Amino acid sequence: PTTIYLKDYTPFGYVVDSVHLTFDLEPHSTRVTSRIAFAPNTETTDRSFFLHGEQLKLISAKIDGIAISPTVTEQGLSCDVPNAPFTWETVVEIDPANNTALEGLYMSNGMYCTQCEAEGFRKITFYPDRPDVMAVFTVRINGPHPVLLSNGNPVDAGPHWAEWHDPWPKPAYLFALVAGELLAHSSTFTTVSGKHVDLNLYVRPGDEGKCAFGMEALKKSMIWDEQVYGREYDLDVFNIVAVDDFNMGAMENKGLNVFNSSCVLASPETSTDDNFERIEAIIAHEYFHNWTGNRITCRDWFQLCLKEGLTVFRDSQFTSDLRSAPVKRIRDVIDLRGRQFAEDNGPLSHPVRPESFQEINNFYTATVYEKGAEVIGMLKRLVGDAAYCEAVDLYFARHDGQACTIEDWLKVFEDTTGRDLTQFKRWYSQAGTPRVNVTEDWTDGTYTLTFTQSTPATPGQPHKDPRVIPIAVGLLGSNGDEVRKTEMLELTEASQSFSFDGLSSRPTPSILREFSAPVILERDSTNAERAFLLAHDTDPFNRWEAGNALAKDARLNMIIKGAAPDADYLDALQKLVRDDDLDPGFRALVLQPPSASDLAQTLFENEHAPDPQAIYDASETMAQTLAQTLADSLPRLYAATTVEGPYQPDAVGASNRMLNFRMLALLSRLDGGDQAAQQFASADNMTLQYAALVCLLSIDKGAEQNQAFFYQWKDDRLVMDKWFAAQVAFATPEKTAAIAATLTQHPLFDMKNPNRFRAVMGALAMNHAGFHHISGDAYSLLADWLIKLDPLNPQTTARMCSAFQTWKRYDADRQALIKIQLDRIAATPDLSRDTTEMITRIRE
Ligand code: HT7
Ligand code: ZN
Repeated sequence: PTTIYLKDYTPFGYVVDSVHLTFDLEPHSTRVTSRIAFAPNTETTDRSFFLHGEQLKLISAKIDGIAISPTVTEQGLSCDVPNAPFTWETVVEIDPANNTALEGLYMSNGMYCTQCEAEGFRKITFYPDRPDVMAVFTVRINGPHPVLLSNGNPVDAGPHWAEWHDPWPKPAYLFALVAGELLAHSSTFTTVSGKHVDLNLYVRPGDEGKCAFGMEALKKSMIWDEQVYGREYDLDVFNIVAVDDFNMGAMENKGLNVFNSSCVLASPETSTDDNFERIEAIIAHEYFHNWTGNRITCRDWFQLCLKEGLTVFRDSQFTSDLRSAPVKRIRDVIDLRGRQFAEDNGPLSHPVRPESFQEINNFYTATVYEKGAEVIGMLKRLVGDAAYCEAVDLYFARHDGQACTIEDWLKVFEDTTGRDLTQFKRWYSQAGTPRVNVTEDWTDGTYTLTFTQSTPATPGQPHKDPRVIPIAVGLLGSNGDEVRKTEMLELTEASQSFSFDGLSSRPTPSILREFSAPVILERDSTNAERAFLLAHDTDPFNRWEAGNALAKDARLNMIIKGAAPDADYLDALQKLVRDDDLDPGFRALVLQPPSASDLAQTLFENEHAPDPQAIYDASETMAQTLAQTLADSLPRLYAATTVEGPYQPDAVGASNRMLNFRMLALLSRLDGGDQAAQQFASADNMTLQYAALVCLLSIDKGAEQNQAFFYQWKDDRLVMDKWFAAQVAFATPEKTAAIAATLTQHPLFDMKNPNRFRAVMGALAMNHAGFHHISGDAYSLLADWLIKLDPLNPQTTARMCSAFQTWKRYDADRQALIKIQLDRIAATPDLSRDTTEMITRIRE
């Protein structure tokens, strides 16, 4: 496979003035006619003419109306063209009904839809399929379907055709087409300058009752982007379509967002609080891309974090503003540590802006997205809120309509603040999670913190230079009062000290408040100090962090030393949980046990090969002891957090239900699941019903409820995904692989549907002790299914290979078992480029 390098970027030799596309839709033989106005690009002298094109049957090609015979390969087409503006015309034929890869034009439940990011447009017609070629598109769709959609504004339509025009120049990856028997849930929005916009959410018949929440989320996003970023919508219509077969969450095509139905459809009966929050965030994310991604796009795919990191950052701000900011931050950090830190500290580690790739689809990663967002957060912390706004305004003003780079992004900050961001830029080029070690000194009323930073070697990057790390620090006095408010320290050297004078007694530091940088903080701390911070820290993130450190420490001592559950930790938790002045959602997060994978990573970093079964046993013992410790409070707190009245997916209700769920999980360990069974029977919403089922499955009960759940929901695809996933995710370690294997034989298991495949195989990989069971059954089961899926859907297969990325953490026996599966996948004939690249990197 060919490797592509950032350093080799060159502009395309031609600009595209306009694109006219006509689609004659047929399931197995759709004809695509293109008329493209090319002109030589004056910014380059390279005049070679190559158009991408894959899996296309070329019917005819013309230049300025004259038939030609270009050279066609598996990758595309080349030919001689005039050294002057010319019109290019082709007719090609494609087979959407047999497109199981879900890239390009494909069919899902009888409806046509497209997915062109990153390089899917080349499966629709011959085109310079690269993000720096931006053009104005006009599209005509001929087909018998009542709904025929494309980007931009509707121009005209007849009984079996529709024409669309998108006035905003865009790269081909933002092209979209949808056709089918769909129903619209419609509304309108008036922009800040008084422009009227029609809003439509298109769904399959039967799903119309699940649209209202998504529509409201869209309107909230539109208002928020006007108010916070001054960004107004720029077309007459904004359409969203829900599709069942989709490789990722959603896609920000200009004026026609296409969504995985799981990321847009919601109702109280079928969706949990977490689903509602996620849907709201994804709708916002795709909408925000209209400016950060569409109006200003990426010059090449190495710049992916330019749009994704910034847009994730923006959607996090949105959720923080609409819901609880501390809860959002804590959840984001849990997610970052769980997914991005695992990636950054293993064989798939790569910079936020990678410098090479074989298959770009493999770089839609937690590093590009979530670490990319963290980098923006750090930039904002370093320059301050006002300067951040000024720089971003300049970015929009200077680069509207352009395909940009990270250099362009950083330059607006340099120009508005006068700062030199050369060192900061290392966050984009250096892979790996920095370790920041802290020591302290207290001499003559001066308190000094000394920070030392280092980043372990990552693939291809043996040496790392110091980065700029913003470290938010506050100091607490012995009574818990804040004696120094939060100060942003800028660590720029490998080792650097910061002093605080005028203190009457030695303070307790609260370091890396709000998780001000994506680093691993190493500091010798005592459990007494952690308990003190858990009780008093004024920074909610660090308050939770102190509890999390206690929670991890207690479990690690059980695993490594065979210790009993720590009494001080249990005592601190008890106090916190009973404190009704605290947000229930926050208390729920303090009670949330550290993930098994997080414990495994910490054990590995401390030179202990993690034993997944021992981690599981310790977590079970701790949960049982915690339930006994809190026994007196559980019924009261369970009752107090039971939300009365009809279900509303609001933040306050969701926060109460988070704690309610924790209480039920603990109660189930004391009453054998009686309360959970009652809740299951009486629940009138999915949050409560699913919570009850999870509590029962987690204590190896609930067979009856599991069956009832199936019969109640077997006709609802999205709820069935939950049913498949829950049985695997919450199975006991020895049963996990067998349950997953049985479910793959279920009549409703459909490997071609990525949601269903992920429900089973994703849950298998997430069940830490089950996946790593020493039998190796789960490893071989996952490998079997990856091998089966690869020829049908390489993108989803390749993504799921990352389940094996942490294999070197484990003992020799498990490593050997996993290696057998990696070798087996690698040896599969005709393995896709996507999966080959992932397995090769993981094996190295
Ligand atoms: N920009 C999109 C990323 C994407 C994608 C979406 C769906 C299917 C395949 C895809 N490949 C890349 C989604 C986003 O980040 O907003
Ligand atoms: Zn995105």
